[in-house]
Amino acid sequence: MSLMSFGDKSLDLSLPHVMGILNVTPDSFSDGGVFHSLDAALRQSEKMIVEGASIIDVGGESTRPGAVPVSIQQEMDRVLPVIEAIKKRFDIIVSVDTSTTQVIREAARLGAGLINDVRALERDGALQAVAETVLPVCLMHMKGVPQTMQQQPDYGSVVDDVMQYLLSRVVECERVGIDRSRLILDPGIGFGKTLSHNLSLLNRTSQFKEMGFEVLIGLSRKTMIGDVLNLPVDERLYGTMGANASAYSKGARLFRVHDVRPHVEMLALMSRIEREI
Ligand code: 9MG
Repeated sequence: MSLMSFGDKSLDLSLPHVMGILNVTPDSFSDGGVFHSLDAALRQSEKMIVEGASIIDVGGESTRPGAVPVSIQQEMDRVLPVIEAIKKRFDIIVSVDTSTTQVIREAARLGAGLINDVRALERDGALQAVAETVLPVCLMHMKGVPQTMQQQPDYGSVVDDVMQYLLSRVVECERVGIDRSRLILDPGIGFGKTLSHNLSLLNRTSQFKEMGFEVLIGLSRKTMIGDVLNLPVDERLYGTMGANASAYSKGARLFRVHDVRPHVEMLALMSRIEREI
């Protein structure tokens, strides 16, 4: 057992867990913003819970390449009612996909169990806002900003550079009192990376795990899957599952996905086989 506390619930991270994506943006890249209403968001949450999701990740600011930033008020208006409604209606861990201090504070107050920050708490006040909670946080690596991050990203060694960056964020977290037991690391597939960078990071997933942290992988339907298979976004499920299966076998235990049931079933088999001696 490897228990991590997510607010009012805990997860055994010796087992794999699926985090279902709930984008409440009008422009999300692969679901077209169809959950941009409270009712639709609740229906989609229920579907993902029934299918076996352990966490629902609610995000109101699109981070797809080229995405336009939203105001703090817009982000609050999008995500907070959804978090509140999910927590009222369902017994599930809600993660908030945000980099914004005010959203972190309010989401924690409404019962969110995880802060998922693609900017690894770099925004002003974010470290302090998380330090004031007891919640875990996912620190993701991103090179550049969403508007321009895919314009010729360059690294010395992508794996070393991403590891160094994440370690530097771990140090910052500890400096403000966020214990390392609350930290989850994420190499940030697709965030300022070429196909080759993404493949190298996935190939070396075990190195992130060996740093002593739980690892979250988010690659669902992303461009890297389309690049390898030459398939459009709505035909990337099998490729997504293959890449996540590889990440599981290299130590990742949290998987941020659109398609919950196929991943829950695939990971149940992988984990069962791994545990049978
Ligand atoms: C919000 N979001 C989009 N992609 C992501 C990824 O790969 N990891 C995490 N943690 N969050 C993501």
